[in-house]
Amino acid sequence: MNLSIVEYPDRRLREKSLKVERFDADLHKLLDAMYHIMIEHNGIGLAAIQVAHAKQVLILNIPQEDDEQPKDNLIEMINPVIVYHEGETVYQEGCLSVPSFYEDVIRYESVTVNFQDRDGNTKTLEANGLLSIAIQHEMDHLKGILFIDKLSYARRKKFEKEFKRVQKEKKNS
Ligand code: Y12
Ligand code: CO
Repeated sequence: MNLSIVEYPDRRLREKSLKVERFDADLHKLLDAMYHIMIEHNGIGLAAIQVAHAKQVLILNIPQEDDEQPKDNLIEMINPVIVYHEGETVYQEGCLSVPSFYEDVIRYESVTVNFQDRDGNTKTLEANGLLSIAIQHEMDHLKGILFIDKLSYARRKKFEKEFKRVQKEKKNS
C-alpha cells in the first residue's frame, strides 16, 4: 500500500473519520503501511486521515528515555473514546501534516481511553505524560481538528503569517 502524508492546508485534514466496522486484512494493511510512513518521516504518532483514509484509526510509537523507538512499543487504536480525563498540561507539539512548526498546546494531563485493537478486541489504556498528549493530538485528527486550531487568536495569526512566508520561500527556491 503506497501512502503519502497529507499536509496543511489540504481540506482532507478537515474530514471527520468514520468508525471502523471491519477488522480485516485491508485494515491490517493500512496499519502496517501507516507504521512504515510514520517511521520514515521520524514521527511518533499518526492518524489515518493524515494518509487520506477517513477511518477512526491511529498509531503511536513514543520514544523511550534512551531515544530508541522499538516497534514493540507501537500502540494501535481503532475507534478510540476518552472515558476519563484529569488535570491540564502544556506541551510544544508538532505534526507530520504541519512540518517545521511547533506550538504550545494545552491538553489534559492524563486520560483513560477505550479502543479496539486490530482484531476488534476491546481495550482500555490509562495514559499520562507524552503518551497522553499524543493520544489527544491524534484523536483530534479523527474529528478534523489540528493542533494549530487550539492556539489563541493572536498565536494563530502569527502562525498563518509565518506559514505563508515559508510556503512562498519554498516556491521560490
Ligand atoms: C506530542 C505532540 C504531538 C504528537 C503528535 C505526533 N507528532 C509527530 O509525530 C510529529 C513529527 C514531526 C516530524 C518531523 O520530521 C520530519 O518530517 C523528518 C517534522 O518535520 C520538521 O519539523 C521539518 C515535524 C513533525 C505526539 C506527541
Ligand atoms: Co498531527
